[in-house]
Amino acid sequence: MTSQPQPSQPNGSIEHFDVLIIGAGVSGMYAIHHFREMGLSVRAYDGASDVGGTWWYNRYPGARVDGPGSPFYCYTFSEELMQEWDWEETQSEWSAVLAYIEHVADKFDLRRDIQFETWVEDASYDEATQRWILQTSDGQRASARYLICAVGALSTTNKPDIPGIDDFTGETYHTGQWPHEPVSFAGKRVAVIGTGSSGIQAMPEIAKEADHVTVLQRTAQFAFPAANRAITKEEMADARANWEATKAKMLANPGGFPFDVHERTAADATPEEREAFYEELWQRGSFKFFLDLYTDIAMSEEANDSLADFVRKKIREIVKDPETADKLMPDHYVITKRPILENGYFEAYNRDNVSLVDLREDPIERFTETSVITQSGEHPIDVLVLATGFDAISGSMLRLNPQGRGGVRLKERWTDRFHNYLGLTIRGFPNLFMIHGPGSPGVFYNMPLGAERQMSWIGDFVRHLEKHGYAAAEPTTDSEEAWGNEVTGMASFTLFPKTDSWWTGANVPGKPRYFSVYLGGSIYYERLAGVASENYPGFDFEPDRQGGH
Ligand code: NA7
Repeated sequence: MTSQPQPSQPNGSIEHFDVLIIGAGVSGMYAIHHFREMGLSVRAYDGASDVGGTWWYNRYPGARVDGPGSPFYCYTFSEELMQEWDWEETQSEWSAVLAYIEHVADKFDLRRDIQFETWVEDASYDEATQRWILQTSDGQRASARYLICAVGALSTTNKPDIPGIDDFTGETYHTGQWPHEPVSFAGKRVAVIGTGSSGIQAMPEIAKEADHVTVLQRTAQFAFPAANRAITKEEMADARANWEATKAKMLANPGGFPFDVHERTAADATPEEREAFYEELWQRGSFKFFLDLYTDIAMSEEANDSLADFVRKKIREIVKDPETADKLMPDHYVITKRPILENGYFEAYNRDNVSLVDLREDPIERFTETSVITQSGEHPIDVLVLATGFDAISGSMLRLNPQGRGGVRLKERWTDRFHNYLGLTIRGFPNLFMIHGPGSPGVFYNMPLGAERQMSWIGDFVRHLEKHGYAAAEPTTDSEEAWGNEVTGMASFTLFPKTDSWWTGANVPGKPRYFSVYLGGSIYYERLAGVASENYPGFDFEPDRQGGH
């Protein structure tokens, strides 16, 4: 490594670093650690007042890890960390995840290189010095050769543009920007817009306290039993004792979790066998439902229908009022929107204080100061909960809107597609790296592990540049195009692109509509390793014109 650590050195009004990192969530935190270990100087910025990113913001009632969960939704880089941290539940509540993240920040002394409550207002590439220059909300500037955008795949909230919504004078909360002060729903009439994972987690909790909850549903959803439970001492001990083997399994698994992969298909099963199998999975619940499912569910319409019918039948069994159950019947391909785990969501409709409005037949006309008016009439409310999700995957990069070569902004490049190579780099934006961006497995993979693996590749790439005296690298147009085709090509074998979802950008008006996630996580990491072992084909390299950093 030619570069030496440079403590932050004020030089006029600009500080110089080797690496600037935007975001101090799970990915940005690991980026700090990884680059420090490489001997590089780093500075990270985050608009929040502490670490955690998405977990810092999403503290709404009922917010939990709903992936395969604890103890494997965690960093893997430190065995000591694994050995010392106790997880209590399989689907940890947001506060437990945040406690872990804070522990990591303490243990590795990460906060000393993070400037909190600071927004990066501009990120521009300076071609003359071959460096990135950031301008921050506190009026400071910083420069670095490398820029890591750990801006989050689920962090730019999506607020619906409904007439009069800003006139509403009651309390309004977005699940993705939940206040840090306790919110009381006692004695209040609450409207919840949104029935994705957040709305489905939050509604039953709110209903326990509120006077009345009106759910305003645009799309009925398939949701599956969360089956959250305590992790036993034996399970924790087992995970620790077999950590190396467990980690190897995580690396090999397509989703980054330590489970065996199987090859069973619905096509090979009789209707009776399918029914019995779905029932078994339903009774067991948890994200394992999807991991153990038939492998053709997301590929074959017939296989998909068999599961969809099963779940619709379950919803009808749980929800007592047939009219409400009718409104709750999803009509898209099951699991082609992000699978949802529920803790009493469907049961909550059996409560007297919960009602459902199907916005497809009874759309919202407008808000007033005190109510929401749908076609069928007025619903007076005290609190509005927006569980309306995110401008996901690409939204936070576009919000940052960095300026690359020739003064070109990302918004100018990403008009029709989110052009990138390897889900990490963008032509015209040298030495800028995205974590969990479009073109990567991101939200289809164990996200802490994915961040570690992407960072590991970036670290090796940086070593390659330094070793060869290159100051900058960016992908070629051809490699971006080929990568885009690879991403959409993989998705085209599935039913995912056929459904409106945040995976396809359909939830945000005007967004390019295509499936931008790289399916098959472990194949992605094999692809990255292949590019590294071939000395990074697909990039243009630029020599160092400055003679060092
Ligand atoms: P999601 O999954 O994007 O859900 C947002 C919900 O809000 C969904 O039901 C949307 O309906 C609904 N929505 C969005 N805009 C509107 C408007 N304008 N009117 C009515 N309803 C609307 O976000 P979540 O926060 O629940 O979950 C995000 C991810 O976080 C989750 O998948 C996990 O990975 C963790 P739609 O289905 O678009 O018709």
